[in-house]
Amino acid sequence: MVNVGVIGAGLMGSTHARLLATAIAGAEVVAISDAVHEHAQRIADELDLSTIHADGMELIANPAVDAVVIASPAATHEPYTLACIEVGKPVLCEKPLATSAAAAKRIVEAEAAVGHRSVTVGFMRRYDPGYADLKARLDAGAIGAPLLMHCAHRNPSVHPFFDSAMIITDSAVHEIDVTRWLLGEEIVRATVLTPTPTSKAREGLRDPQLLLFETAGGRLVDVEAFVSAGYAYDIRCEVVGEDGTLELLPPATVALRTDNAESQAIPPGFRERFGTAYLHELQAWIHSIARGSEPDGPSAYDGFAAAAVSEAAVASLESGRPVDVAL
Ligand code: ISE
Repeated sequence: MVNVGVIGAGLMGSTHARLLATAIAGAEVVAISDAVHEHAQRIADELDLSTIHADGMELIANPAVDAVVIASPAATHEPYTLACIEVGKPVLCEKPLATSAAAAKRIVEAEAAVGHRSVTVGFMRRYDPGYADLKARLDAGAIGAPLLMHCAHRNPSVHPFFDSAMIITDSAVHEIDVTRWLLGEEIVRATVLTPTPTSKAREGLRDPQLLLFETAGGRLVDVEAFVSAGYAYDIRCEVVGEDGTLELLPPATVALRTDNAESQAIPPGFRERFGTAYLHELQAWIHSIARGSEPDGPSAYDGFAAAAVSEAAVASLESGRPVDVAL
């Protein structure tokens, strides 16, 4: 049994804690922490946990904790991940790995100094059955060489604290990882343009945004990132290759036909859309720990590369010009 401590009892921390406690084989949640005690208490009550730590560092040091999930605010990811590396505990850190490329690089270096992988970054889309199928077919040559990729990342709404840069660092960072993973190439340049914002966004929020990524092999990727889309949580991805295209389909299982029309549900939020991906992500992570093997999910380097591309894209959002990625 792998005894897991979860840092952060917000939306993602509580989702991970519930899945680990109820649906993941070989895992047990033994401790939780949150800066807001009531949040930690609520999950502890729900999952019948006896240990609540006021501070994430205490949870990491707790000898009963074998492995750590970090789902606290992004600014805390670097210190908590470094602390896990220092005490030798495997860690699954939610994205972003850190709030700057320099901070993510410190994590890559600390892990390298130990000499083996212990950090996994929560880019869960790699575990989504749709994305996994798309990647397998792309790698098998189903559409020949990829040329272009079109993506859309639409959220119905976001918290009022979301700012224009977060549309890149918190939302489109998933497409940054998916691009590197699917195409197997680094992103070398980012350009971000914004139209007249939707009247439905909070005052000052530059929403939607159009991101253009150029890869090392000369492929182009466009991403519409739109976090006040209202109607649903809609994630799209189409790769255009020399012999055809591969497109992610919405994961609906039922079509409704009535009143001369057909409709299929689109998930309301990311927890519903990527519910299966979170399960597979956690199960793969727990399996690797139980086997004593190195994790093979998204690495600290993937977290660093995503942070470097995010930084270039945020600089482009400010200047309106293409910005080279500094890897
Ligand atoms: C959130 O943090 C996520 O990771 C979701 O996948 C993304 O769609 C959303 O925009 C982010 O805020």
